[in-house]
Amino acid sequence: MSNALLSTDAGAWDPKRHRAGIVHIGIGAFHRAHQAVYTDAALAAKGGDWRIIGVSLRSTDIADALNDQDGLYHVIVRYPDGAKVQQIRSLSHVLAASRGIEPVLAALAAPATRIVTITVTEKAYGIDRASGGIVADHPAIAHDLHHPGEPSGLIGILVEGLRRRRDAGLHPFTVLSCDNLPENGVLLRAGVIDFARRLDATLADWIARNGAFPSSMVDRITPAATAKTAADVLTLTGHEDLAAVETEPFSQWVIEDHFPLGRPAWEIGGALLVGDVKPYEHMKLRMLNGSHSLIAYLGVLAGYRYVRDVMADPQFAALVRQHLASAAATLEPLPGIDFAVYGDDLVERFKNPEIAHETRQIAMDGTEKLPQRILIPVCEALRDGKPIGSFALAVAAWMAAMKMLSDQEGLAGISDPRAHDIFDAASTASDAGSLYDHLSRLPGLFPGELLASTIWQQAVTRRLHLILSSGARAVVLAETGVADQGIS
Ligand code: CS2
Repeated sequence: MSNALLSTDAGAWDPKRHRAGIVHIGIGAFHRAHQAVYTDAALAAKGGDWRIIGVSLRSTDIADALNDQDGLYHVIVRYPDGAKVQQIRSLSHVLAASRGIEPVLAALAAPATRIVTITVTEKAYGIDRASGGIVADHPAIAHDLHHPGEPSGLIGILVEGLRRRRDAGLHPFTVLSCDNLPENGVLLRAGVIDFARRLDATLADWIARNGAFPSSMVDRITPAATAKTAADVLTLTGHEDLAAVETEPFSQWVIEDHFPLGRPAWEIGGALLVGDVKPYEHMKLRMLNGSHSLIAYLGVLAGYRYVRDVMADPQFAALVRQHLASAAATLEPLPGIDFAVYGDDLVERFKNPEIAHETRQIAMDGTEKLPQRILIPVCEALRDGKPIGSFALAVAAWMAAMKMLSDQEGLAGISDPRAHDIFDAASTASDAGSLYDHLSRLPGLFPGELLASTIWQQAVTRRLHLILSSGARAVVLAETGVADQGIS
């Protein structure tokens, strides 16, 4: 692979000649390796005032690093046999919300802002998945309902930005969620309108009538950047870059094409603009993210630090293939896509030896991730008489990992918005049966249909028992039929 700096052709576009048209909330590694790259390609090819103003909700470091570099940074693309570097110039500057929310609200209310994109991770939404209503005791929601003019969380910030636009006689910006949530646009719309209604019914009606909240499916495996990321950029380009990110070659973005105020030509960078994102989103959440969670919990239990380590173990890799097939079996056909080929490609992506993706990173926030990745698809599989074994194993592995981390590291070892509940449940459970009971009864987490199913309960507890008594490898061997007896 070439190690040359792949700067977007410097002659083709001058970033300074393009104004910002997008505000992006959540300027983490994923945004910098994904949407900002598509926007860069669109700007380079088609121009337009579509540069991005980033908003960092908590950290100030990344805002400082990017602002010191005039918004420029590098993306290292790690191929199995080497790396390429790309310089990204679509980012204008970054606002650190923790230093003051006013500049953020002013950017949202600016007439030039036509799109607000979002990557804040699942737990920052504070929206109840089933009802679409806001979760009133979510910390940011609770704060923002009391201080709507000085919001601190995603929904409060969006609603205050929209209120200012309504009062100024502007159109609402289009809100584009890029988080791994099912029907993310539909969910966000419902949450924003519910929040607004609690403050001002006419505002809620105005948003309901005029607002646009397209859904999108995003995909690019992007491990957290480390000191090695910056060191490699320095070696490869000669540039010091404290905001560099590293990612895999694969990238996908499927977007519902509903942008009343226009959008960048994201298709130039390979985005797929469609009428209905849902089938793509199901495929990705269930096959990629579901397998990721399975890999993460088994990896944590087996002492494998990275996804690639789990995949280098043939039995674990066989199990992942088994889960990919079971997850694919829950999907509606998607014209033009062969799920078996998609699954084969996923296995290769997970195996990429150059991607150091920590199982502990993916294992975070299980209560936010398991529903769409595992629990809802397995309800469908149960109903249709399809295989449920690997889904049950994913849940057993989550439960066992929560127990192991509680016992070994205490509350601090559980990284989840419901860490207290998980820790209480896991640390007081003494065997597979009680661990299953305690964790599956966390309010609102498991669908009633699963709680009522003895088939499901037995499928999980049998696997959980085997993990607790004989370890993760034993359950993997049993599952893949390598041990004397498979698990049914
Ligand atoms: C991962 C995702 O951390 C996780 O939960 O499953 O971040 C995954 O890497 C991305 O969705 C890939 O597009």
